Amino acid sequence: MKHAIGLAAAALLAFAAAALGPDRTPRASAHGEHSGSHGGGSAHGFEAGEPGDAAKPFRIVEIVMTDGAGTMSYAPDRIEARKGEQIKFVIRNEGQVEHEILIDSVANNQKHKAEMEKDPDMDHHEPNGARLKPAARKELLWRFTRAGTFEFACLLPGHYETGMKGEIVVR
Ligand SMILES: [Cu+2]
Repeated sequence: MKHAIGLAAAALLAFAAAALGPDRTPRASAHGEHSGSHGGGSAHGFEAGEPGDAAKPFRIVEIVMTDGAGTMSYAPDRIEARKGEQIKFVIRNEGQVEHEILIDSVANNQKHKAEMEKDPDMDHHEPNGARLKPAARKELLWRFTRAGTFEFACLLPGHYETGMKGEIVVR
C-alpha cells in the first residue's frame, strides 16, 4: 500500500503535468492561471489559504464526522471565518467507516474527487486535509488568506454525494 504515496504525489502534480508535461518537479508557476497573489505559501496553489502557524493565534473549531443508514455528514456543515484568521480544526470521526476532510475550492474538490474515483485507494498527504479511521481524532491548522466561499469535503467514493461536505465562508 505504500505506493499510494506515489499516487498522491502524482495527483498533486496533475495540474503541473497538464501545463508542463511529465515534469517531476512541482512548480508554483504551474498554477499561473490563478493570477491573484497567494502570499508566501503559493508553492502548492491552495485555493482556500495556507497551512497555519502554531506560533500565531488561532480559533478552535470542532468538526464531527458521522455516518449511518444512507447518511454521511459533518457537524457543523457551515463555518464562517475572517480573512486572515487561523482556525485549528479538531476533527473526530464518530462514524463506522473511514472518512477524510479536504479544505479547498469547490472546483478543486471536484477535480480531486474525479481522481479519487479512478483511484479509490489514493491517499492524501496534503496539509489541507486529513483522513481519519473510526474513533480517530486529528487536528488541522489552517489560515484563511482569501475571501470567498470554500468547501470541506470527503472525497472517498460515494461519500460526498451522500452529504459529506460543508461550506466555509471567508469574509
Ligand atoms: Cu467520508
